[in-house]
Amino acid sequence: MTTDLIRRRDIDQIALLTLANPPVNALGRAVRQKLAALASELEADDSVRAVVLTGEGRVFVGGADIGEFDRPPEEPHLPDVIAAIEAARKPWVAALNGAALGGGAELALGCHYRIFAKEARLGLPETALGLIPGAGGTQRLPRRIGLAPAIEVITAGRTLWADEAQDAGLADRIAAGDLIAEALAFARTLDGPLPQPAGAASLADPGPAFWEEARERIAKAARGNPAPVAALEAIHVGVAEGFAAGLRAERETFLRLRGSDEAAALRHLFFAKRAAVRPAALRGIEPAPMARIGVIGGGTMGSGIAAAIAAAGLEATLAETGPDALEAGLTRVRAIFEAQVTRGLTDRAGAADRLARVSGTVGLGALADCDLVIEAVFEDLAVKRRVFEELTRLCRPDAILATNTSYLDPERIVAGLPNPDRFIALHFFSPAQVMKLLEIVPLAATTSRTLATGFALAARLGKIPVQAGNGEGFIGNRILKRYRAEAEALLFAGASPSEVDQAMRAFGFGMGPFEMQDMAGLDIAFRAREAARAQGQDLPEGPGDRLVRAGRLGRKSGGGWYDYASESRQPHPSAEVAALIAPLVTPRPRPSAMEIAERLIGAMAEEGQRICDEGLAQGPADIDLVEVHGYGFPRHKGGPMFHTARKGPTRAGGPACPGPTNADPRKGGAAPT
Ligand code: 3H9
Repeated sequence: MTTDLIRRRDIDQIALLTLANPPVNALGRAVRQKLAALASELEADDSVRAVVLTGEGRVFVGGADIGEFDRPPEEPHLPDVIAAIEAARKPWVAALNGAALGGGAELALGCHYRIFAKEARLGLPETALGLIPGAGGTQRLPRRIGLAPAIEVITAGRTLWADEAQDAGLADRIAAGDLIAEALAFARTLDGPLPQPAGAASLADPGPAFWEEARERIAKAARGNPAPVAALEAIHVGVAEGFAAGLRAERETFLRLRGSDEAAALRHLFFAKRAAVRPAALRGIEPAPMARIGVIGGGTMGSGIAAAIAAAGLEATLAETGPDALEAGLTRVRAIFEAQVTRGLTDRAGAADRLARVSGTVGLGALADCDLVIEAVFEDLAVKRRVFEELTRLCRPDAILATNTSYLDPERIVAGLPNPDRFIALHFFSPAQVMKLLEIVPLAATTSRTLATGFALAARLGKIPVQAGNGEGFIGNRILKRYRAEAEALLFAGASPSEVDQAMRAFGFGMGPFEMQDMAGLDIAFRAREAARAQGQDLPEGPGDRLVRAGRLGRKSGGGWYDYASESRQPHPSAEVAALIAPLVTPRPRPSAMEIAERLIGAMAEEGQRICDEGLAQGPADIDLVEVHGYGFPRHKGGPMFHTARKGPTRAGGPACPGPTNADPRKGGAAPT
């Protein structure tokens, strides 16, 4: 019998079931229905001795269909389908052709045997979606691989590769060659009693101290996402009260979290990210090659970009103005790779490979045969223009030339230069080897090929690309400017810097706006404001300006919005700052922590909506991606647009943006970053 979503082929009394629900064989309702029907059909079919279950394509099963989670659960429920398979009298062999994730992993765990292809893996990433495994994963995995390893896999969303799964006792074998042929051959050998189901095993309770320590550690790492601790609790119930009670607790928690704000936020980001990576407008457009990439400027940004390129397996040539500056840049690159070894992100050999892919050069001559050059020099229009003038003379006319400017107008950097179709702004975030966001800004003459190259680079580097129109501060820095202005306005309403910072930490940010400015230094934004004033912009003198004029540049000068004891990062409220703000305060009821957070997030969302209305972003979801991946907005809150739309009627949840445009070039001049 053949079905649309699951194909059945009988070979020598073995039924081979192939899940065929592209793109990832997700277990949507129709698939569950077919699987449930097949399970009972096969059980009754005397011509079948065993079942092999596999997936079509590169993925075994990517999990439950996440798109269904905005609707009430529909029968047949996955736990019941899996229970029917586990209870079958005939052996079911899961042949994992690729990733078995979430419900896919739970389905494999419900089968009596598992054979992994070499490249297959198994994981329970539900907590990253604000959920816990909802089809037995919290109960079957600990009984198969042990309590402590299962807690790690489930709460940290770690996947087990085929060899790890075998070591852990989860893979009955790893296919040496043809997975299906080997799975069928294995199934043919099965004629003894079936292995005990996972539920037959009980787990020893390691005691209260174990659970307490685990809860504390997991809550800390979860940074406000309630799912990992909830998963631990479901595991705990299963250990303390048995398999059936554990399954009930798991299901109840799964259903509760499925409807939570956090899960909705994380789902929103899941789909937003996937939409951003593959813009419909670029479908079918071939990007330029990027075998050789030049990076100009070996400062923090340039060295970080070169390191990101090399870590992705591409060649980077780092160009500086002189031997000393070049050596300093390469030293920064080396330090980045060393830090990656220390943090376990690569090993010594991997770091050496990465380093070997970064070469250095003095001057721009060696960049002549690059396919793509990214300029990351000092944020000065004249300096950047000189670089681009030289690049256009040196490089092939089809080489892509990108500026990493944060706040200069890229059109002014390249104005009048030949072959303008290949210019683009690629705005990395610091540290570029870590930060996931890449703002991609096409200019008026940028072609689709050049734009597609920006997206292809992002994909290669594992970055999240967001297309922005060419407006002041692009998306992120424009919202940051508004956020900071609103934070200062809260001071005038009587809140102290530490009250504002604490409110934002409580909301989920790693740092509040004033601590963040102290860390980054107040002088950069100050200089940008001064430059804007010099060009005639009417920017009133704010408390931030006064602090800089008083020599308070942030942590590096021993004081900014806070005081710092020498060598210490610990901020202390500053009497000097309080005195400076006091005359500016208009007496009114002081805002509560909740009001502070809602006002700041509301300001971000309002600015985001304006950016959308001006056609400078693809849509609200892209604003959210920028804030989450570039500015530390808590993931489980979904971004300012999502959060504000979910909290109540607002324009932020209103109509989608018309899409980016280049028709609104800035008037010129600099803005604070
Ligand atoms: C769960 O299972 C709950 C259970 O415990 C309990 C149930 C009771 N659903 O990532 P890609 C789409 S929760 C719906 O670019 P790749 C994705 O949106 C789930 N759609 O491919 C994209 O669509 P489009 C736990 C899904 O090859 C397309 O597939 N599972 C799902 O780079 C391609 O995606 C997870 O969290 C889904 N589950 O990577 C795993 N997954 O083309 C989530 C993907 O329209 N998925 N899509 O933009 C992944 O990690 C990756 O997609 C995967 C493939 C590794 C599978």
